[in-house]
Amino acid sequence: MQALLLIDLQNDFVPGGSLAVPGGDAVVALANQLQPHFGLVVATQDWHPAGHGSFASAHPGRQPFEQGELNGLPQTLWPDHCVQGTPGAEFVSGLDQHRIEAIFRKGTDPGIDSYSGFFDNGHRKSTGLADYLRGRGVTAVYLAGLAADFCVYFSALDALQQGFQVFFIEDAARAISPEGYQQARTDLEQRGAQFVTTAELVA
Ligand code: VGL
Ligand code: ZN
Repeated sequence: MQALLLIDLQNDFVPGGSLAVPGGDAVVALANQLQPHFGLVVATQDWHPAGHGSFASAHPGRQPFEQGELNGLPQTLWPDHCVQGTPGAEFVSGLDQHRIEAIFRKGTDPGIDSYSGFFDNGHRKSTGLADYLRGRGVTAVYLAGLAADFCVYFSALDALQQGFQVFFIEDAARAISPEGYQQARTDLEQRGAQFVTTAELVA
């Protein structure tokens, strides 16, 4: 069983949003094309309480994109984004949602960030995604979404560590930083992830 994991396709991560990923809106049409080719489609949603500790606004005197610390872990300080119940946290309106069987929300604990859809950044708490996938007989996961160098990357790392075969749909993910993405790509390739394109999968 092969699952498509749609990572954080939310308004705040596309142009016009508070943490816009360049070209992020272009991923939506690809995500829609891909969905019918999978036996299972699952989505993740970045879902922070107001005042979350990853927000620069929660650190007096600090600016977005500076490096800081959160409860002993290094933390990039982000603009406020994906606050629970706000329009920025909603899925992009063009995303076809009817095939999405489950949505895993993350980043809800104000004291720790959670890039991966599987675990928080300290690997302390699981979202239950790995067990859910195993329960559905999934052996391979295909990742698409935002941002390629953060939440898609860390979800791919955890998926590998959890024993899934990992396919990164390269054109269906966009990065915050090109340099960050190159590092992430090299790392994932060394760990056994495969890079594929939407065209190969829908052919
Ligand atoms: C993300 C930064 C902060 C992401 C989420 O979805 O890649 N990046 N929160
Ligand atoms: Zn976030």
